[in-house]
Formats: sequence, C-alpha cells, structure tokens
Amino acid sequence: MLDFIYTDGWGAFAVMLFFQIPFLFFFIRIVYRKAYKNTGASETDPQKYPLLEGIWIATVVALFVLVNVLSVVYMPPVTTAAMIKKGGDFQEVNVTARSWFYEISNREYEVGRPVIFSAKSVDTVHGFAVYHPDGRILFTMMLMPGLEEASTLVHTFTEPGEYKVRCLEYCGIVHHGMQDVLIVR
Ligand SMILES: [Cu+2]
Repeated sequence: MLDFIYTDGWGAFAVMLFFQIPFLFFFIRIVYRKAYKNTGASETDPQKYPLLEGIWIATVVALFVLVNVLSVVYMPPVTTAAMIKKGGDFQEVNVTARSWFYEISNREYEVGRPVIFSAKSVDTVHGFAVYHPDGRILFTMMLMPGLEEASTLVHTFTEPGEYKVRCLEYCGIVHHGMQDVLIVR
C-alpha cells in the first residue's frame, strides 16, 4: 500500500514533509507564546505583532517550500526512483559489503549508461562512497545489515577514469583499508 513512497519521487517528498511536522508544531507554539503570553519585553507596539508574525511566518513557509521543491530533484532516492520508473538501458551492479572488503559483480562501466548499484551489508554498518578521479565525492550509501532488500542508487558516469570506492562508516579496525576501484570507459 505504501509502495508509492519508494517508487515515486513525490512519495519520498511527502515522507520528508511528514517528518517536519513536529518542528512545525514547535514553531507555532513558540510564536503563540511570544504573541500572547510574553509580550512585555519587546518595544514593538503589540498591535503590530500579528502583522509582523504573519509576515515572518509567510516568509519562512515560502522559503521552506521553495528550498524543498527546488532541491527535491537532487535527492538520490528521488532521482533513483524516478529513473527506475522511467526505465531504460541500465547496467546492474550488485555490491556486497563485509568486513573489510566489497564483492562487486562488475567493476567496469560505460560512460553515459546509467548504473544501478544494489548494495547491502552482511555483517555490520558499512559505507559505499564513490569518488571522482579528481577527488570529489560523487555519492555515498550507508549499508545497514539485516535489511531484506538491497539499497539502490542510480548513477550515470559522465567521464572515463578510475573511480575510488571507500567506506565512510566506521566499521572496525581495518575500516581504513576498505577500498576498491571502479573503471569507467
Ligand atoms: Cu568502514
């Protein structure tokens, strides 16, 4: 029933908004208290409070909505869900992380052809971070053990080269040695 959360970008967006609700209540409570219970300290004419608060709330709400709407397309789960839904010519790669190495079904990819990384961990929390050859981090996944389904992320490599993989979740004494290399041609 709740599949839309995973298969539709708007589902992920709705979940993100859902988790903002407690902050919204907290915000309204503070504004209410300042407006009706503790109006003494300010030198502003109390009659102007409703107007100032209205402007303030409208500004915050507008900024909040704007930032969320503009940035939603950059959320990896949203882009991944949208791309998988759209379909196309993907390269599918299975990644299994364990202490302290990766099993990767295929380490060579083509420029411009989207790669679906399906990754999971079989022992403890590991990371799967891919770095551009110039050192920039392109994306990272946090892999939790015990999940039934693999975590998925679609990435399209736009330049050939050697892309380093590193674990970015501390996973034990050889965490620093948990590395790999992907080749893009
Ligand atoms: Cu690690």
